[in-house]
Amino acid sequence: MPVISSTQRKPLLIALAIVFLFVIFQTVPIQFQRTTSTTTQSNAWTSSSSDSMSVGPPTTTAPWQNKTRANAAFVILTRNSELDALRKTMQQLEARFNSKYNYPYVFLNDEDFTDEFRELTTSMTSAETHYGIIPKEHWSYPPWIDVEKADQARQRMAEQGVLYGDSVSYRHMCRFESGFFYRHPLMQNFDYYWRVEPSVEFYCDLDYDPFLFMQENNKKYGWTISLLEFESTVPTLWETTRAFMKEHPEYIPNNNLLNFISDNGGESYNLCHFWSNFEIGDLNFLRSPEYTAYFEYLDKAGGFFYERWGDAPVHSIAVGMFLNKSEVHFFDDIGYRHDPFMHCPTNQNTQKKCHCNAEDNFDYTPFSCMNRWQAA
Ligand SMILES: Nc1nc2c(ncn2[C@@H]2O[C@H](COP(=O)(O)OP(=O)(O)OP(=O)(O)O)[C@@H](O)[C@H]2O)c(=O)[nH]1
Ligand SMILES: *[C@@H]1O[C@H](CO)[C@@H](O)[C@H](O)[C@H]1NC(C)=O
Ligand SMILES: *[C@@H]1O[C@H](CO)[C@@H](O)[C@H](O)[C@H]1NC(C)=O
Ligand SMILES: [Mg+2]
Repeated sequence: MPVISSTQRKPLLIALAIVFLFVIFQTVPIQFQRTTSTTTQSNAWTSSSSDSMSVGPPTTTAPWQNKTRANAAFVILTRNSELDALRKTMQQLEARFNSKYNYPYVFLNDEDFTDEFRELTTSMTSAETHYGIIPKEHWSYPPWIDVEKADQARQRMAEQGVLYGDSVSYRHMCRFESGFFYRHPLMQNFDYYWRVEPSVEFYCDLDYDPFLFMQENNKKYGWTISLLEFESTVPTLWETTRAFMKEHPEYIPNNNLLNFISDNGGESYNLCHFWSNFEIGDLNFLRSPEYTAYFEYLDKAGGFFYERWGDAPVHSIAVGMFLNKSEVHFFDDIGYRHDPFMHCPTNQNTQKKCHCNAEDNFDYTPFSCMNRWQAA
């Protein structure tokens, strides 16, 4: 019997370990590949066989393979300088949803889009892309605005340190998003929109069509994040809204959502709003007589320029006045970030399709209006 000395044992053990590792590396990836491919196949089988009892090869029936689409588009107001941030956003939106559904994009700008912008956004998608310029009247002072008074108001707000308090372009942007984007010629033929901004992120696979969901369930407005507005930007928005409601009781249904935006039966505004950098909505709601009347009333009052009324509180108050809760949808399954806040689904099953950390979900933090929504 050969004797193995202790100095000989070490190399032998190392050799054995190498052989063992080699065997593991050879088999594990193969096993892994096998499991994944069988899973995909069995999914295809089960989903098709549950639909029909037909014999023959299985046909895959992923939801997006149904070619029915809503009459809808993404709408992106942006500047040429935001190209890189936007491309990053489009990459996620395409990967998570639109490479399967192929909804068109409408890009809008107060200036002409550059050739570079057009080429490098078109190249991000196989869907149609449309580029529009905003008519001057939709991005300038209307004739009834006292420009000097607006200048003074901005200066005052800048001194008070109000976010974007000194910015004219920000005010044009808010007014445009409040009252004009849905009237742009490139939007005329669509019924639903999904608003997107440069730099926002999409964290979850969306394996169904949210536009068709809206259409089939009679939803007019969809959102993912709701929060409190800075009061200094909207000091007279609520009294203006109350005056509007008094003049137009015919537009205000009984079972509306005013409880989401007021804690005292409409006496005052609680500053809650849906964060409008993300919206999936019904364009015909925004084109309705009641929304049109409301926007024109606000526009005449001048608060887009004398204060800094945001399109988010304007849209949200309109939703609160004109719609009931069943016409508004919280898209819990759309993981979404616009700095500094994120909505991340906390349901473990939904999480499997996402890449966000549910511990950083905004919904139940003090600045959020989720509790108000659930109670409304
Ligand atoms: N073409 C154009 N787009 C603008 C202008 N100002 C803002 N936007 C767009 O309008 C949207 C909202 O503007 P943001 O600057 O993101 O405003 P915000 O989301 O309130 O603030 P941030 O925290 O800075 O994102 C974005 O899609 C911008 O690209 C502008 O002067 N011209
Ligand atoms: C495709 O989707 C539409 C809209 O949801 C539905 O009405 C239709 O029945 C679907 N078609 C098939 C073949 O499933
Ligand atoms: C909400 O409004 C819609 C449209 O007016 C109506 O069909 C629906 O019945 C209303 N739902 C509730 C719960 O009031
Ligand atoms: Mg933004």
